[in-house]
Amino acid sequence: MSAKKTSVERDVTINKSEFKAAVIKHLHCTLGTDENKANNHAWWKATCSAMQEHVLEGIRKTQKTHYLNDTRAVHYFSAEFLMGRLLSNNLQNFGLFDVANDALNELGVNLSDVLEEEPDMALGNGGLGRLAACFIDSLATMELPAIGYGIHYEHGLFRQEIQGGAQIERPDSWRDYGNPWEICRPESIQEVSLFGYVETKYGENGRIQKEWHPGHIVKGIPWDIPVVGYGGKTVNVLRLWQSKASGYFNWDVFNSGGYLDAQAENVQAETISKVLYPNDETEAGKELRLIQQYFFCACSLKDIIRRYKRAHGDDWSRFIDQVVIQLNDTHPAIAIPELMRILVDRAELDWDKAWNICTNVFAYTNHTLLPEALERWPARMLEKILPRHLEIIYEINHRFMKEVDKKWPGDNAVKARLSIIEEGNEKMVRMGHLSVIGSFAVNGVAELHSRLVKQNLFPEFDALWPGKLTNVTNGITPRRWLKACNPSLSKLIDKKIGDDWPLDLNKLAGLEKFATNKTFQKQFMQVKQQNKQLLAEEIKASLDIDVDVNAIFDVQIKRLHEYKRQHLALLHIMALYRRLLENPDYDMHPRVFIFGAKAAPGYKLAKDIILAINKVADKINNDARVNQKLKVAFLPNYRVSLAEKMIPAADVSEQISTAGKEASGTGNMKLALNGAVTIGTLDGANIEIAEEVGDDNIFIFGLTVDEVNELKASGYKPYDYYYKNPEIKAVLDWLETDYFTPGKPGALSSIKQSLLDHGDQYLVLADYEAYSKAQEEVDKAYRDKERWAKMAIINTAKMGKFTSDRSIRDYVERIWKLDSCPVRKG
Ligand code: GL2
Repeated sequence: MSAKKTSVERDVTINKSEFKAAVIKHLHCTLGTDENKANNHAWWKATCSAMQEHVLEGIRKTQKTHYLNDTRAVHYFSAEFLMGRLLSNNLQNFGLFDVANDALNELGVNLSDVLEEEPDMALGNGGLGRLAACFIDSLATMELPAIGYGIHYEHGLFRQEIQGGAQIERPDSWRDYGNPWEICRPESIQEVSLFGYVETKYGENGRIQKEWHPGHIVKGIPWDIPVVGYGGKTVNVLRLWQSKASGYFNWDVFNSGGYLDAQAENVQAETISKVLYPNDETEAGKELRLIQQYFFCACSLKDIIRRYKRAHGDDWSRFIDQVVIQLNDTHPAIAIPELMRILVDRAELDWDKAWNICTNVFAYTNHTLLPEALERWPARMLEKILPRHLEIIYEINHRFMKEVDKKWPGDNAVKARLSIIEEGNEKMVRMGHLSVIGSFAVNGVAELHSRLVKQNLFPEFDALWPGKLTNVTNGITPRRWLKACNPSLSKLIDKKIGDDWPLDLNKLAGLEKFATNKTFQKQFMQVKQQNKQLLAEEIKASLDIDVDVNAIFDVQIKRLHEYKRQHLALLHIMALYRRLLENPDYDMHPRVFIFGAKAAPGYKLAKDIILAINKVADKINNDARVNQKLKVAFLPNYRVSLAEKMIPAADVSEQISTAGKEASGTGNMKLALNGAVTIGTLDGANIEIAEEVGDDNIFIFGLTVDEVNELKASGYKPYDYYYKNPEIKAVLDWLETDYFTPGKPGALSSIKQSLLDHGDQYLVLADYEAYSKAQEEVDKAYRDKERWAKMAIINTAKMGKFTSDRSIRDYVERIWKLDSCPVRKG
């Protein structure tokens, strides 16, 4: 059936010869080389520069339009932006991908090879940072005035090498050879104060005034990364701050003695933006981390205020109409006392007025319930680094406690729970509490998560301010996560339902009626097969493992964490291995288990799990008795650009976290969008995915949140499962032998210990049997080719809800109250 064509309106029209000429011009004039000498890296840079001409023009027009319309804008504060590569994305969004492909082809250059030259911009750890990147893509696509603010880390997330099965971390150097996209803006440099002491003064009118005498001042240099919306009309920017020494050192402070901590003088300004903390979902309780957070928030607030003042002078009354700031987790929460400091100490607004501004400007997204990820800073540390901010936090808390007392008179227990300050051996400042108190809206990232935020994390806040706590389910940009990463499927979809789905993902529902159509099933599965072939080649090149594309490609890609339970998958793989050894005729469809995961460098058990996966893989892949049916591939250095190759090739998507632990997940959405069928728990956004695709098109297993709580309350005993289930016992005992680590018995025993002796916090053993059964169902379903094709198609068709455009629409309507501002030609 032919479908109607509704091509996306483009702002830039340029033909092949013009593109060719531009690339050659940049090869000559920007890079000083020529066609004969240029290697792929040079071609990549020249192609970026050719694109950058349009990008810069887009930025100029966008900023002019926003300025002339004096638009309200959202400012997305995030310590992480996991952008990945930009060239292919920018070409796609400008609608110039095919033009570039043809132009380079004529020059004898292969665009795919050129794209491979681009280092990933990995300025984030995982889901939280990638979400920020998807959101700014949607904001630009929807022509919304928005700016991302973050840190210009010199080194992003470490590069992972695997040696002898173990993870080794190597520095990431994404801009060693220059980055063609970023634009330095020296005209907007800011200065940020640190350390020092606070002087209390009495003004003429008896007003108490506070003056912060900083011990150090550092410079923040802004680098703008273009964010090209689909269609190329709006080009917003991501502004990332790099730290530099300012040369300022306050000798007065130093000489007055005692105020300046001995360490302060050693602060190397440049180290602030040197490296991204590689911890995912754990609080990095480090002084430098707090300084990083303050540094980028202070620079960004100054930048926002400078822009506001250009239009409105010293009149603060319109600030809340023009500015909304979204705090991506608590990492930027220090912006709240910083804005109070600016308003009270600098602008000399009275406290209530200033607080009214603050609490109408900030909104906060909570991304996790894991206690180890909820940031708390020692009051002592804040006092040393940001003495004035600690005073302001105390004042905020003091006033808030009065409010609490009005609601719950005399209830000290509730006060202790709600206080920003946690008393104990060491006084701690709870950044989550500060964020809730200082914001006008707080959201979780999936229905279940938001319910748990209300019920378990902040129940009294919900009672105090009904309606303030809300939900915005996460989403992903279909431009990167289908159109760009899966061109074959995109083209097939275009043919079937038209090509406007990247802007209106609900249109994919139009595929549903073809889910049982034999021809379409065949085409859909052919595309999957091609993508599997490409991934098989990647696996061969990277690991020298041959995999059969007729096998089920079973993919688990995410950070390595106990709660995500890669070790549950591992135990099951070992069990399959054992079943095959015991019974060579064991009936199963061939399967390749494919992993990608980085572990935080200091997370010992996570690293042990990586080692175990690799050791088990080694044994299985080289065991001729089983390796026709079973293979395991752990692809090193999982990152955005690798995800773009793995996701289109997946048959099965593993989303097997302990219920209640994964706030949302977004990989689950990307995989389903590309036609992978989920095996998952009722956790995070899996629940909403299940609602969309229906029970027949997903494999749900395991304990629910309530069952997890009941089991824990009744006293969970993992040993019971060990003794009850011979398979569990056998595989756990196997880990302790030297079967997988010849000559080194016990090298993998920490996993067994964690599951038995340390209580199996994440209920791996409790869910094992259900998981194993669900996997048998997967096997059965896959063998029924038609059934599987239908399931895969329905997964793609039903992902409309999970476009980040919908998330952004939710934010805009419920929280940000923004209008789009179309950027026109000229
Ligand atoms: C996370 C959650 O763990 C993850 O479930 C969620 O999808 C993302 C984005 O909301 O946020 N929280 C968090 O701290 N990290 C995440 O990935 N690092």
